[in-house]
Amino acid sequence: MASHQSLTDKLPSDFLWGFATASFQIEGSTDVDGRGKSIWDDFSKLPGKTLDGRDGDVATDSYNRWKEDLDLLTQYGVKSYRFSIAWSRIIPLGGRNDPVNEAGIQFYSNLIDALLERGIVPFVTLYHWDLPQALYERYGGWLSREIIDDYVNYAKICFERFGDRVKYWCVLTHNEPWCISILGHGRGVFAPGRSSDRTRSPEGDSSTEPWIVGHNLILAHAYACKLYREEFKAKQGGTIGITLNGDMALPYDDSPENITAAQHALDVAIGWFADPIYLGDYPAFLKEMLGDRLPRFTPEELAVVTGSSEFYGMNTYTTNLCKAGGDDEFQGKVEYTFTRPDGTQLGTQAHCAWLQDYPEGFRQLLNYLYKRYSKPIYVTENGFAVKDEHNMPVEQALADHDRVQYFKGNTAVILAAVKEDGVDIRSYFAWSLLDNFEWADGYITRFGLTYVDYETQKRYPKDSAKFYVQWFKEHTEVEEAPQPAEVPQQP
Ligand code: PNW
Repeated sequence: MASHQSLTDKLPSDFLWGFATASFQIEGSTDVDGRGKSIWDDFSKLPGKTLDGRDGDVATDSYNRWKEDLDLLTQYGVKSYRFSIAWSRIIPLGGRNDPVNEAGIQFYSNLIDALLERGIVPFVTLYHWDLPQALYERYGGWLSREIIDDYVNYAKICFERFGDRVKYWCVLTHNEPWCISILGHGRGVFAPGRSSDRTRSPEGDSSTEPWIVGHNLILAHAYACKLYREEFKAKQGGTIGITLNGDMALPYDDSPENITAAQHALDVAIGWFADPIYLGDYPAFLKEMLGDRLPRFTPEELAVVTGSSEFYGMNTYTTNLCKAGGDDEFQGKVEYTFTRPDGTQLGTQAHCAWLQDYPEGFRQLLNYLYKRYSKPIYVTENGFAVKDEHNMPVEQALADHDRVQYFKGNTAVILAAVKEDGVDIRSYFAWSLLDNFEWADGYITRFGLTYVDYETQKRYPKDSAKFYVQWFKEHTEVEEAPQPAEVPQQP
């Protein structure tokens, strides 16, 4: 890795910039080539689970159009592409004694080869929420410790089958464990949709299950990393870590209780996973809030968990102002708002209620994470959904001013954080390459820098893509041509 402290106003030539996607959000073709069902297949078809009542059966049809998508990446001139592998394409039933599906392996193999041929670095996520349905039926999925061995086996197959031809790849074990635990097993809005709220779910216990799921996610991640380091890293030379979601939390005002509230929000959103993985234990506040509802690690487990991630994978979208109070444990008993004490808004409102544009918060979070966890940071997702974009004619949607502003602000932050603050940032991936299946929002909320017409599946670069690509062209060093070998002087 080149020095990140160079005095130019550019990022090093090996800075990994590009776009991110996830299998279930783009692939479609859910029942071809031996793919097994994932928990999102049926969940997205239940009445009321997605805003528009639509599912992931077609999505952006990227299982068929993947070459077209890579052409788009080539046209954009990216350095890297972050995508996820669908577990149920590799092992349709998911488990360690279940058969491997060669057709699924072939699909991702071809994708990886094609990326390398185009000079694009593959950045692979092993798990972006599409758990094989069979594992949920067998033992409750992430609720059971059984999942750890099954996940490690799945990871092993990926390392064996994809790791050899990939010189430099980053493996993210999990994408956003907070979402898996809380949204999937606490609030019940994401698959498998478990919650104590019986209007939402026939089963589930929101007071215990999210914390059990989180614990098992951490262990599965840690044992997959251990395996990679012991059996693959030396010969494959890759790097491995986890990606956490987490938005900046700032105190609503300078009262001591709101300053503490902001820290509690960070402890639950980020520290829940990052503290054990990078620092060796759950945050004190979490232990205090949950008592014996928070599972504990044995000393042997903790030895595997601590230091398991070689970098900090960062998905972040916004900043919340925090007020002490309320009883929402999933936010650390803190209330979030975007409205400042003087009544003004923090930033520009996105289509989704939870997102406003606030670049200063992004910069503060980068600094907070780097200081607290002392790891190189890979920004693995960052993005914005323009209000009412789904109702606009294409031409209007392409002029996505608010998204351009968002990326203007946040790319400037990347440069400032690297050059002025000395934060070691190695990547930046915009979410997302394409408009796609936005989980509980169906196809209503659009995060793409490329517009997708869902009738024709045609792709159209938005203004934000043009801005984004141009910005990185102007702000990354050109790769140095290899120096000619010195000819030894004749005596
Ligand atoms: C991330 N929230 O999810 C995911 O990694 C992507 O798959 C997703 O499309 C993207 O962000 C945009 O939503 C999140 O409620 C989902 O705070 C929900 C939240 C945050 C992130």
